[in-house]
Amino acid sequence: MNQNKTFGEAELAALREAVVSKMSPKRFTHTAAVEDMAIRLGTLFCPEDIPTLRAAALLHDITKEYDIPTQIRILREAGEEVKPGDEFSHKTFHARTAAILIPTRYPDYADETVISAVRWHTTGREDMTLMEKLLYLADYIDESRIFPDCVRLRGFFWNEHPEKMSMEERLTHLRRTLIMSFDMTMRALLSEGSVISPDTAHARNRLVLDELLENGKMD
Ligand code: DGI
Ligand code: FE
Ligand code: FE
Repeated sequence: MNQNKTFGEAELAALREAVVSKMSPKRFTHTAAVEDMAIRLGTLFCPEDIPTLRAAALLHDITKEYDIPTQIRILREAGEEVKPGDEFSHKTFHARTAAILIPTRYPDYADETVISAVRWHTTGREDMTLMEKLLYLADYIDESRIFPDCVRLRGFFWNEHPEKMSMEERLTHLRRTLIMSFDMTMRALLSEGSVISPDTAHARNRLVLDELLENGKMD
């Protein structure tokens, strides 16, 4: 598998053409908006990784519109476990299936960083990499989202003017933004009686622990 591959403007344009032809206009509007937000976040945190983040953004929801039996078939064919009851968390399948399909469908993008950012964009996971965090957040706060939690989180992140912060302050602000996002997602899942993935809970707990350890607080 390629590692740390970088993608030029022409390659990204070709990738955009390829993915747009395979998704609904609504999903592509979101995908393009995630790419834009990934550029803005990359500019703040890791300018050299912007091309990689853009590729991950373009690929993150390529299987979102597949039906549940197709998602399950892709998982099983890749040798991934699908446990009884997993179908109740079917909204988390597409991140796994997109990551599975990238190496065969888009071999030029079979890059570890791209694949892990796509793989964890829905639930997050314990000890997320910076790239995983940035795609996860770009997906949550892209400008096309009008859901109240998304509008609130977008405001929380940008209204504090992270561009004026030091890198250390920025990373703390990113962590607080992510905690807020996981809290909102978990609250929504709880209120609708949904199953919460252990990865979602672990992602949130790791960030909260990092915050508490940094502040030296105990309750
Ligand atoms: O694919 P998108 O709509 O752009 O966004 P996404 O990949 O973040 O998916 C969001 C959906 O995934 C939303 O309906 C909540 C759901 N989700 C996120 N974490 C969990 C979850 N669903 C379950 N059941 N459990 C989770 O832990
Ligand atoms: Fe998604
Ligand atoms: Fe998405």
